[in-house]
Amino acid sequence: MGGPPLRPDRSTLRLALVVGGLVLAVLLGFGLGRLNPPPSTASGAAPTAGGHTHPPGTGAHSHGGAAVDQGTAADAAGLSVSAAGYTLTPSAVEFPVGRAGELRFQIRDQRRRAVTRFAVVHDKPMHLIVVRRDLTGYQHLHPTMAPDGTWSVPLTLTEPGVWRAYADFTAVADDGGQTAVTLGTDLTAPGGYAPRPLPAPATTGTVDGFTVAYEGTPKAGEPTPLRFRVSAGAATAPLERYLGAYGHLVALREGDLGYLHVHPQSGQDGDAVTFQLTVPGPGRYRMFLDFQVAGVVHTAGFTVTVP
Ligand SMILES: [Cu+2]
Repeated sequence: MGGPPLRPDRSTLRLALVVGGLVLAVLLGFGLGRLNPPPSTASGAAPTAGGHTHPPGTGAHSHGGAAVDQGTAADAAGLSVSAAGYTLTPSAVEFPVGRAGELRFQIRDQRRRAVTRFAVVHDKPMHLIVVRRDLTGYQHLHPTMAPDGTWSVPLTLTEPGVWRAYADFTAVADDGGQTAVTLGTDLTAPGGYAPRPLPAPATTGTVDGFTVAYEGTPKAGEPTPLRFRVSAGAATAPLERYLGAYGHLVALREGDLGYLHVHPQSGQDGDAVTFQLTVPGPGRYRMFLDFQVAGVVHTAGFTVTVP
């Protein structure tokens, strides 16, 4: 028997090994890539621990000393149930109109675990804003958390329609890293929805017998100081500290209900309270100022048009 033994020749074997190795490398690379997504570094942006990017000059900033990863300050937030690896999961979103109910939700991380560690920002670990989609019925609530990470808060949707709920929080990861996120979800109050038009733009408003006026003209794309003053009759109303400042401002964009970044200026500014507002682009916005006088919180609303 003179024939050679039946076995692949060396070059076929080498080719098989090379192809097999390539396939393995691609599979491994794909798997690792999914576990550890490479940071995007488009347009010179600096990668951050949270896996998203900040344009130069708008990097992560701090609340109370710890580094906090935040979205670009010029972007609106609250447009998604998931962002920066966190997901808002309400247990129910339908509420009978005008009936006292309870909103319950969790914040889940990338591994679908309920988050239980939150940083206290503006005196609270969780701020919940609820407003109907026509920007009426504004509520600013502070849910409480059960040990398993389930947040709950009494909630009444006062009129029929679709409402938007924003969970504004700073999550603390296992490694101690902090991520400031605002997630949003729709809630529904079934019934006939009769949307109301936005009130006309004004820099003065009245609420509960107080007159609230502000100075400052928001411009698209740059932080603008807005200075609010509250008066009762002829006298200035003495503002009290509320949520760690002399007032709390939320601004929402008409059209998509984007939630804007607002930062209170620390300290009291005479009898006024000042915020830095960054408006992402032209449009109409509704601002809500919560302020406290004599132990009671009041909310003034303002429509502002940004050209
Ligand atoms: Cu709050």
